[in-house]
Amino acid sequence: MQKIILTFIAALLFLVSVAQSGFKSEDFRISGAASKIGESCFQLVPDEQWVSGSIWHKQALDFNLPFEMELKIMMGCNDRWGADGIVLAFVPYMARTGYTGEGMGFRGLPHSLGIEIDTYYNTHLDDLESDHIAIMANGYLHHASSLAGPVAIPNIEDCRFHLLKIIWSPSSKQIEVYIDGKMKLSYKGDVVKDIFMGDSKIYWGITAATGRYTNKHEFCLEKIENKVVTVSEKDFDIVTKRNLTQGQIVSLKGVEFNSGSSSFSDNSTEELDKLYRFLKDNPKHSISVSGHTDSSGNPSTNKAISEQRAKAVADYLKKRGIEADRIKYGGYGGKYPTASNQTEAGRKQNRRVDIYVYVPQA
Ligand SMILES: [Ca+2]
Ligand SMILES: [Ca+2]
Repeated sequence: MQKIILTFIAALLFLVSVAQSGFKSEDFRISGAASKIGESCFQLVPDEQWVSGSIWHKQALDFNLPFEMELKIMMGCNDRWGADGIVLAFVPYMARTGYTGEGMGFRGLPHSLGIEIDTYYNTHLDDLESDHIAIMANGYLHHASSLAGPVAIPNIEDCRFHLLKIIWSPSSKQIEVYIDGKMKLSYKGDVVKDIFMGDSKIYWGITAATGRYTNKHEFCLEKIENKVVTVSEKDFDIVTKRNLTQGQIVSLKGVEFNSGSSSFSDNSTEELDKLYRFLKDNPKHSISVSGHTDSSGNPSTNKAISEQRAKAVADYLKKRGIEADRIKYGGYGGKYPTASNQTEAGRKQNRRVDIYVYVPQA
């Protein structure tokens, strides 16, 4: 019977993730000494003294949603005298390039989160002697104010591309940094509130600079995925979680109604609170709530009761603060049972609310 409802809602588009591929150079803003070397590949700085350059992606990331990005980076061929490094920067404004030299184009960018890959040893910044990475904030480069690191990495100025991968999770508020498949650093903190001044729409770019010493720095963007579904670890069982993220109908198991009544039992609120948290964590999603009854009683009364059941759920969510325009509800009476109406257990299962989660089309 769920099949019928599935067909009914099949027209609604459900996006599990928005994956970007086939990047175009127009998607990026090139500034300073940077130049294009492919559709998603750029030289940030040439092997020259005292230059800085940056590449900014024009589409903002939403820090309220999880994301994963992968870049190939090339830090040049001069290990001994190579300088200065790059910073993958996140800022709540379309940015510019910061200062040259040890600033790596990052110094001077306020309200910023930066992942630095530093190849030059500046003693007064408490740099490590070897190539190193760190998570920095607000355009400051002294490691006394690092959010994480510095940690040493093997020489990265080896004329090769290396894979830099970043994973952000808004539910755990954790950012993880991987180089060539190994996690090197992580930082946990409310970056939206503490660094981006409450703004979750964040632009990202890569800045680089040289100083007295030089190296060419290049990168290619491989992947960005700003996922639109997030289900907290503690909320919902594994099947419900999978169904929610795959756009399937979910029967709210813990939400129970008495026969002939639209009021749910007190222990139903636990399940409804999970749904509330899901909607709060996934602000782009809307839900459709359908109410159902068992087959006992008058069909037209049942239809009214089922609609009241769906409304009771919608009202509860609205009362908790979910916007009214994100919730649709309706009732189907006993028309779509999921179990036999011959037994009390079956009838209890049929008295239910089903929810369907979707992303409204713009
Ligand atoms: Ca080196
Ligand atoms: Ca340095």
